[in-house]
Amino acid sequence: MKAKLTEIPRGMDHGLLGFQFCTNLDELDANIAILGIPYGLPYYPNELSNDQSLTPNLLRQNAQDGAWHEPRTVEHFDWDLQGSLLQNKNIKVFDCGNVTFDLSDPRQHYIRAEKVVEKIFAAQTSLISIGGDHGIPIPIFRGLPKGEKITLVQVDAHLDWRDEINGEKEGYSSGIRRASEMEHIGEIFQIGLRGVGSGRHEEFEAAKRYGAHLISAYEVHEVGVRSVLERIPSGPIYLTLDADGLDPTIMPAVNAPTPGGLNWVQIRELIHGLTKKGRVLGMDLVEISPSFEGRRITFVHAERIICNFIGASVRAGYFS
Ligand SMILES: [Mn+2]
Repeated sequence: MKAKLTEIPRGMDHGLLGFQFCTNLDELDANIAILGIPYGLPYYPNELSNDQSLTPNLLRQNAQDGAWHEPRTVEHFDWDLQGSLLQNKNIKVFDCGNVTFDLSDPRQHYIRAEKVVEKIFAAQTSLISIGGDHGIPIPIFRGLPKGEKITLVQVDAHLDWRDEINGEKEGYSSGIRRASEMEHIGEIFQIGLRGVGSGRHEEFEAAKRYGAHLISAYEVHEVGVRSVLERIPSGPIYLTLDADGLDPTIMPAVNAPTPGGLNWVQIRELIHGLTKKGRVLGMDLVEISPSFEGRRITFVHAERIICNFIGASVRAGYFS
């Protein structure tokens, strides 16, 4: 029997923002697909299911205006977008549920995620993935279309260029290193870097050797997002967003809160600017650790990020 690739979270009857679930991926007819990928590959046994693994379901339940009965987020006038989320167009958005897990083989989670993502991109559907830690974009990177080179834009406090930790090469500190080895990945922009963490000198040198554009948070504050956007080539783009790239005052629920991150106005401008630059094939939002959440501040910003990505994609004419 073929294992099911995704499943609807137990007890939920609507997906993120009230959109319908669809786990029949071969019949998925969507402009935008939402996907939960809860499990990274751990560095220690107790990390197999971590705090971040809880986020796909908790975000569905706690996004601003969880909107199970009155979908205001979708239907009301949205000031971030100057209109309604989907501009009253016939844009099909589905929540594909969460990628399934196989306890006898934890790597199956990535393998299944890659299969799901391939199906979604093959249908020209935009993908919004919710992690999970920063390992989960690795199967997404693998599943990206293999045509024109894709510009990778990462927002993160950390480099994520570790080759391996405890023998694991696909964990949360290695995502950008793994991407750099993929034929279909072109230029890499790393935005919001600051503090310490996954980057030792070795990783910094490896990133420089590749030619990655390393843009610290302080540079963003100094020159502005517009000037950063000017450096990014047009063409296909993929956006990976680590919650700790943003300032901990707006996304406090992260394992490594680091002062000086991107603020709300900057991330909004970046998302809208990228969608105008080229086709942003998809985005992921990772590393939200709900146990550090208070008053839903992180979830509210997460929802706004996703809505701005959806609204900006619609307004960039991706689906018309
Ligand atoms: Mn990261």
